[in-house]
Amino acid sequence: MKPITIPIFCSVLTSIAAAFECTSSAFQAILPSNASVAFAYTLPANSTFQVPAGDIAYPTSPTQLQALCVVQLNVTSSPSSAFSFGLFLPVDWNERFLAVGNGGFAGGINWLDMSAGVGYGFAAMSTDTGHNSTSSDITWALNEPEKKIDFGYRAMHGSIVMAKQVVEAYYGCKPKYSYYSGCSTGGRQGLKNIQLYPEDFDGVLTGAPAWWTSHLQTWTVKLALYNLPNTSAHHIPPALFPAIGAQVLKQCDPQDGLVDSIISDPQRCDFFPEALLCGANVSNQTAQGCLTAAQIGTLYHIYNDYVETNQTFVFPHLELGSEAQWPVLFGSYEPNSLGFEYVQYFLLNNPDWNFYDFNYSIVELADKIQPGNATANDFDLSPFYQRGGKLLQYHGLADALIATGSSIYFYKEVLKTLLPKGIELDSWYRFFLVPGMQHCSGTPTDINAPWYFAGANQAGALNTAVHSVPGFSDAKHDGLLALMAWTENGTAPDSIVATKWHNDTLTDTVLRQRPLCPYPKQATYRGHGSPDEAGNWVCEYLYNVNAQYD
Ligand SMILES: *[C@@H]1O[C@H](CO)[C@@H](O)[C@H](O)[C@H]1NC(C)=O
Ligand SMILES: *[C@@H]1O[C@H](CO)[C@@H](O)[C@H](O)[C@H]1NC(C)=O
Ligand SMILES: *[C@@H]1O[C@H](CO)[C@@H](O)[C@H](O)[C@H]1NC(C)=O
Ligand SMILES: *[C@@H]1O[C@H](CO)[C@@H](O)[C@H](O)[C@H]1NC(C)=O
Ligand SMILES: *[C@@H]1O[C@H](CO)[C@@H](O)[C@H](O)[C@H]1NC(C)=O
Ligand SMILES: *[C@@H]1O[C@H](CO)[C@@H](O)[C@H](O)[C@H]1NC(C)=O
Ligand SMILES: *[C@@H]1O[C@H](CO)[C@@H](O)[C@H](O)[C@H]1NC(C)=O
Ligand SMILES: *[C@@H]1O[C@H](CO)[C@@H](O)[C@H](O)[C@H]1NC(C)=O
Ligand SMILES: *[C@@H]1O[C@H](CO)[C@@H](O)[C@H](O)[C@H]1NC(C)=O
Ligand SMILES: *[C@@H]1O[C@H](CO)[C@@H](O)[C@H](O)[C@H]1NC(C)=O
Ligand SMILES: *[C@@H]1O[C@H](CO)[C@@H](O)[C@H](O)[C@H]1NC(C)=O
Ligand SMILES: *[C@@H]1O[C@H](CO)[C@@H](O)[C@H](O)[C@H]1NC(C)=O
Ligand SMILES: [Ca+2]
Repeated sequence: MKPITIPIFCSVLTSIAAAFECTSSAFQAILPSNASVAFAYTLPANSTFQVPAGDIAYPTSPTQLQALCVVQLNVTSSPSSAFSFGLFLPVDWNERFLAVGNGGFAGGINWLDMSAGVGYGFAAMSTDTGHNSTSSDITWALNEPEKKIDFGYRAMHGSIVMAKQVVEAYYGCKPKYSYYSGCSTGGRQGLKNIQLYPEDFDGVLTGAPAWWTSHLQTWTVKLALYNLPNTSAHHIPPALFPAIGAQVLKQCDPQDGLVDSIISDPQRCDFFPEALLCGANVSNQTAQGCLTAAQIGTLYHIYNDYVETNQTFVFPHLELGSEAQWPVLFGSYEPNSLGFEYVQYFLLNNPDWNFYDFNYSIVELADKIQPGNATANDFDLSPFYQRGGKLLQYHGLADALIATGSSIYFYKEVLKTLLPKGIELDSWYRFFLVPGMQHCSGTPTDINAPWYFAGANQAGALNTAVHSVPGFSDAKHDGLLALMAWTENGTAPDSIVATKWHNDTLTDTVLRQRPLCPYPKQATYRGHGSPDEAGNWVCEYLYNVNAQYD
């Protein structure tokens, strides 16, 4: 039996607000014994929040903040672990709570994403997930099972629960709505939280979720091994990646129906990699931008799903069009540390493990142990649906850090789990693919795809002062505002218009805008008018989708 609670909203209790002082002692007085105040102070309007020197994961200081109270709390989570979280409590509060996520295996408070949230007026929270490291460093996890659990889910949920209590004490009333926005690991954190604690949020915005920890991290090793060792005939030096990307663009850009430098439908592109084959007279392969037959074989591995014996599906392939970001994931020496350090420090607790010893048994072991219970693979999201939650997911089609197909797979698994139970997804869970967008933000300069819609990490990718979509701060262009309109007013997002500025840093003049569509619909050019204007596109089903789904 759940206790019956009657929430007290600010609208009936405004006089109590502002009674709470933004000081360490005031916060300390309301905290349980497992929490302590690291610091608390006010910042006047238009200030810079100076990120503490020790915060190596998120060192960038947000600027031009609205007037607010900033507080950092430390919380004990077990006899051998603790986490911290930061809160921005704006004077001009929108009566809502927002939690933001992390990236990679970062241990640090994401002050920059908090600042994008506080720009709307949210009381904004981020947790350090219980350790201190940059996003690519997993050495902290060695023989630290409690820290792994904090990273997996405990620090996020513990921070949400305590932050909401602090918000209520500070303003004198509960937040009317609670939201979440995170990308990559932040996407995983959002999904994991929905799965374990469906009551925490009314609406969740989840980007490029790193949800399948046990397979994603191990695939990161597998993928790099396709291209190693660098002395082998099948090795493709990264200097040749641009030539591959150019050939993919040449073939796949027109196949979506419009030559616009954007590959809108890589999954339907019939790519012919042999077009890259070198002829007999190779004087300088890099300059000629061609591949040997053995190297073409490596391309087949990269562009095909990781499948084990008996067609066991392990992880989806990288998309055609993701080549510009390949060097972040693999290259000429070793896998990305997010792969091999996961095996060394998170899974095996053995720093001496050699990534050349990788085989499928590592994936099976990861599935069995699930260190930290980080993997967010409970596809039965019905408790979140039943409490009235809204879930908005997106993934860039040019993402080479987390294969786009893992989001498609997740969506389909949820569909397969819930439709047979009589729960359709369209009324509460929508998923948007973002043509030309790389991991969470950005687009290659020769692609210039519209990628900005105020998703997690995106504001910080422009500059340190921005929030929402400059010039287009509405639910049609801003993913978080779209989620709010859906959650609070029932206005479902039939599309989200993404923006590309001439100069993203300045957000001055728009180069292109184009709608993103709820999967499996796709944006289709109407055939007249500028393709750079969103109004000349419609969201349509291009596949045969059965009537029930439609
Ligand atoms: C809070 O945690 C941070 C990060 O671990 C640490 O630097 C700081 O000393 C702690 N402060 C208190 C008051 O415990
Ligand atoms: C806010 O600060 C910036 C510099 O950080 C300054 O350019 C701007 O004029 C200030 N705005 C207001 C309203 O004071
Ligand atoms: C995090 O670790 C770095 C060393 O890697 C250290 O310089 C920094 O002070 C630490 N930060 C905190 C908050 O403990
Ligand atoms: C901290 O203590 C409170 C009160 O005893 C408890 O409800 C909460 O679960 C604890 N938080 C953590 C992260 O252990
Ligand atoms: C091979 O290519 C080089 C430079 O591209 C050229 O100078 C040479 O004549 C070519 N040889 C043959 C046999 O085609
Ligand atoms: C091959 O071509 C690349 C790219 O044009 C150039 O950087 C490199 O110096 C060339 N190598 C040789 C051996 O000519
Ligand atoms: C593959 O499938 C066959 C037939 O079902 C089964 O006998 C065999 O054990 C399977 N192999 C693996 C590695 O799962
Ligand atoms: C090739 O790999 C070896 C290690 O196997 C490394 O020492 C070397 O730097 C690599 N070469 C390049 C060009 O990355
Ligand atoms: C996988 O690697 C482990 C450890 O190196 C080894 O013991 C095992 O035999 C390998 N399994 C296969 C199927 O190659
Ligand atoms: C991890 O998840 C499993 C399965 O849901 C559960 O049995 C186990 O208690 C969890 N472990 C932790 C540390 O939360
Ligand atoms: C809900 O609709 C009202 C009336 O149109 C509007 O004022 C409000 O901003 C909307 N709320 C959200 C979160 O979109
Ligand atoms: C965008 O504008 C900034 C500030 O003027 C400048 O530093 C940067 O080089 C510009 N970027 C591009 C791609 O033009
Ligand atoms: Ca195209």
